[in-house]
Amino acid sequence: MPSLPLLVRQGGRAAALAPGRGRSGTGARPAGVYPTRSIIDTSYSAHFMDFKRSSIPSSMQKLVVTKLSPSFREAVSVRTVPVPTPGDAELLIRNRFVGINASDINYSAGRYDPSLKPPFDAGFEGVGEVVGLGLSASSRYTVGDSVAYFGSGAFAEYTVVPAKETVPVPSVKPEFLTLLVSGATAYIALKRLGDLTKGETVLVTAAAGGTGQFAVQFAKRAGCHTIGTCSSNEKAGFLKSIGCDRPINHTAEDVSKTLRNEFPQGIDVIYESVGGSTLELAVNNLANKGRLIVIGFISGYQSASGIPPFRGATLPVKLLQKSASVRGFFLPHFLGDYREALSSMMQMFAKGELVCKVDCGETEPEGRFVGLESVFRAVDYMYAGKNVGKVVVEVTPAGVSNSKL
Ligand code: X1H
Repeated sequence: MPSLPLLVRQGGRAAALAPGRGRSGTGARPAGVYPTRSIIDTSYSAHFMDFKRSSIPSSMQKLVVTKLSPSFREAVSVRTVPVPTPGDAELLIRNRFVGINASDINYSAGRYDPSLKPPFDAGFEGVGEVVGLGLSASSRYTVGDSVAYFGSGAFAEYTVVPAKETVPVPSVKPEFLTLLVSGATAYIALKRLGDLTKGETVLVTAAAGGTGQFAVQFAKRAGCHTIGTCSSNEKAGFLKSIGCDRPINHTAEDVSKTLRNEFPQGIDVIYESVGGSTLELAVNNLANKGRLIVIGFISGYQSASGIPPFRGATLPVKLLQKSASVRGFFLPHFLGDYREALSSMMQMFAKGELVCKVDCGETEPEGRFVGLESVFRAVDYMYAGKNVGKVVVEVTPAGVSNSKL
């Protein structure tokens, strides 16, 4: 790929910024036929200086939803497009790591926003380096900064993101990426909807997954007795290592029986992301005044409706009998809690008090998830229930554009 210096100072004179292409521009052109372009400094500010000699290519790859389908491979194509230009309040981020979420296929199926018509960009979260930025964004950032973000269009080599939707991070580590959606979901959902009291019991389903691992740790920190379901002994071992008091491998143990035997009073708080029969089991094992938090229902996402079968006719009776409640949690509705959640989790991580387990598919026969194309494999891997921790794809290797010369 041809590359060019990020910044071209035009004789030290201020020049107009090239018009922002934003995050659209999905029209494909064959690779290698782009005119070389420069991001032009609009000010005399050093913020635009490419002091680390970083360079960006003129074209890049990204994943685009071209057809609505819950099958990620059917819905999504790889496109070669020009690297977008950041607008005034935006950053151009070179994505180093991107996170896989169960809802990537809800998004590709058009469930998030039914008015959104393909083509549109895929991917919810990334961490990388600032390689370009607009003038007002330069009050907070400069080229070379490490940054994480939660927003659309992350499955790309470069993404333009409004600076206000980003979080500065101390370095480009995949661990920071685990906090953006998965960690924040567990933190905010348990804080706002869990109403946890010391000594209560908390059940986390899919506990060794991307968000489950955090729910276990935050419930433990709140002084609760933690129970986690998972699908292998390896995952049960991981759960033990992060403080889960009672891991249950559901492939080896009957979860309902274990809960009834060991927790006859029922469970106070359930963090539930599987849906279907797992949700039924959860409802049936709630304690009096129990709170069940619906984080998602992954067991249904691959189907046409996206909703797993659920025998719900008796739900009102069961809730009434136990004065129990079921509450849904959707992260974008809780953005007022987001910054505090992130800074608190980052402090815990820095102090070594929070395990952020990352799974890049190291044990896969085809190898680690490296390069944008491996997003497809990574989605399949998660839906096969193979991951321990957060599934992360390394989009670009370290130090290509920001080599410390
Ligand atoms: C505006 O509120 C929403 C909420 C959820 C808009 C879209 C959704 C959505 O697509 C999701 C979703 C999002 C996040 C998450 O962690 C889980 C889920 S499940 C889901 C969905 C699945 C199938 C449907 O038929 C509809 C929504």
